Amino acid sequence: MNEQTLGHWLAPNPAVMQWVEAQAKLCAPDRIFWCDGSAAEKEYLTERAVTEGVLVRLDQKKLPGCYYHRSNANDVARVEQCTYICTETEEDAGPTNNWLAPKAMYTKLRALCDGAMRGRTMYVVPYLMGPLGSPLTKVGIELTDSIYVALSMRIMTRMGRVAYEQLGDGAEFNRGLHCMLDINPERRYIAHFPQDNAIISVGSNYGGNVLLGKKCLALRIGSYLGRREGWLAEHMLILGVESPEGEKTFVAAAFPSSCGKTNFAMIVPPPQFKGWKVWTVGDDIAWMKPGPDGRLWAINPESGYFGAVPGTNSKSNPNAMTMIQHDTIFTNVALKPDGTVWWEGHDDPPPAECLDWRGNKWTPESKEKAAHPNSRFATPMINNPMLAPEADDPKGVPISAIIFGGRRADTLPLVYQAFNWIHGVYVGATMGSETTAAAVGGVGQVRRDPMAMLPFCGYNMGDYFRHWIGMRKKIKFPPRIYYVNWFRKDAEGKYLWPGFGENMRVLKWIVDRCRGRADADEAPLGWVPGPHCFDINGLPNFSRDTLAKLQSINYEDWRREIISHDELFMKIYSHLPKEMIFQRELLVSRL
Ligand code: OXD
Ligand code: MN
Repeated sequence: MNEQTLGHWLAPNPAVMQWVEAQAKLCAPDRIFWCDGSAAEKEYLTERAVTEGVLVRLDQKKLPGCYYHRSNANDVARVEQCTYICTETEEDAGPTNNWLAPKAMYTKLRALCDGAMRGRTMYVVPYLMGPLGSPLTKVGIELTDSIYVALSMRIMTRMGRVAYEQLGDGAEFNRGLHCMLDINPERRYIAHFPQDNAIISVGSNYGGNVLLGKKCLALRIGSYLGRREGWLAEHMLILGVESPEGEKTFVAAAFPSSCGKTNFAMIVPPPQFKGWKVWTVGDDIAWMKPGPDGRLWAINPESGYFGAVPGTNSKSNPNAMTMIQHDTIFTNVALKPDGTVWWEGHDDPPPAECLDWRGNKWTPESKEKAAHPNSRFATPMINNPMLAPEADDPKGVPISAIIFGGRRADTLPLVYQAFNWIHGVYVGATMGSETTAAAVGGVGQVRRDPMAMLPFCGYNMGDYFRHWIGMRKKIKFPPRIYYVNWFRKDAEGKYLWPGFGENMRVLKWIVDRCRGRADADEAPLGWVPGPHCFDINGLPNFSRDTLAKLQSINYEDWRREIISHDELFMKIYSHLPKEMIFQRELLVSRL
């Protein structure tokens, strides 16, 4: 196979042709490569990426189909300061987003893209977000001058001819343009034009900024379209819990970036949960729409996992460890001399010597980390041994519970259930979490991150809350809403809850509540597990006292917490639904 036979496949759709031609005229690439998603194309592009030095082939006996990529050191995470929502008015984008008028942003970015692909190849990457034939599925086309992006999009989306199949003669597809430029943070923009269903991303090659189907289309543009069309685009994993009797309950959960969504989506129940299984539908994004049966149905629009690597091991995520043994692209982990990879928190001890994520020699004595804290794997979902058979079902799965959760060392208990939908919206809206390495900036500071969507909501956050409240009328059998916090610490700074597989105990209580077979007590924050409904048997060094500490409410902490909620509410006050203010009053009076 060579480029002659591969690069000649043309998309027949006139709207596609016209748009690609216009962008090619602007960016002036030397070549246009029309991706078709075939296996031969993957082989060809991979070979080419290796020749160009973009990918390093890992040991193909130990890690078949695995490759290694090192990013520019200034380009390792999402950059929220460079991310814009270019709605017609600033108010439509709201005070939690950066905004520039569409015309001004188009002018600025077209100037940057002018001739930007000279001497380079433009890859035309057609893709689907969602299974073929689902009413929720959206078509996107990304034009990129990054071969790494073309290969990663093939993992993360249903990429290739299948997208043209869904599109047919239509002109409704997301128009995404990505130019790496010189990977300069000064000229880095991730700009969304929701009214035009368009995205332009320049100056970066980091997944979250440039795999345009993911955060840009599936969340920012998706949330905007969801409000217009009556559905929800959320930063949520989706999993299915199967009981020993074969009853399946599907749950969606929103945690901020790098707070354990991938681990929770792939949780392996501990031995005492004999016969219980957990299936993964998705680990990052859920699109949810009311179905004709009155339930809320969800799909995972992605077809792969772009997970944070550090801390992944056979205790935290055994399924992930299995799935990344083949056909995976690793970015910014450490490269061992034997052609395998390592990271902090790996099962294996640190290698005596390796190359760190910057390509420098690293030994256990080195002060720097070997893998970047936001190093990533990109793996197709079919690699996951516990992939739910429903993950490819165009209907999606019916959601019985929605869980919100953050990384909080104090204040927030292990688990509680909201009293009803509107209270649940308030619980999600007031969520806070410590910042992580997934975005550039300080790590470990608590910030409000409503529904884990602060960096991903494509319109005014107050209107987003209103949309959530309004959805209640469209869902006859709404999911129950819960809050969890795996990260509470004691006075010595030690985690009170063992986490990982043991989170199954919390999940089981949640499922049992949805199925009407677990007791709960009424508490100021919501319903909490009744004394005999939460199984702690077999947990080492864990007593009912520890559980009481995990569930305790400190009134001084909650006074501060509510003041911090108020700061967000004041910021978006002009669009804040009054229900949020009523819920605040109710909470204060219960406390
Ligand atoms: C992600 C993120 O990569 O949330 O999923 O940053
Ligand atoms: Mn995410």
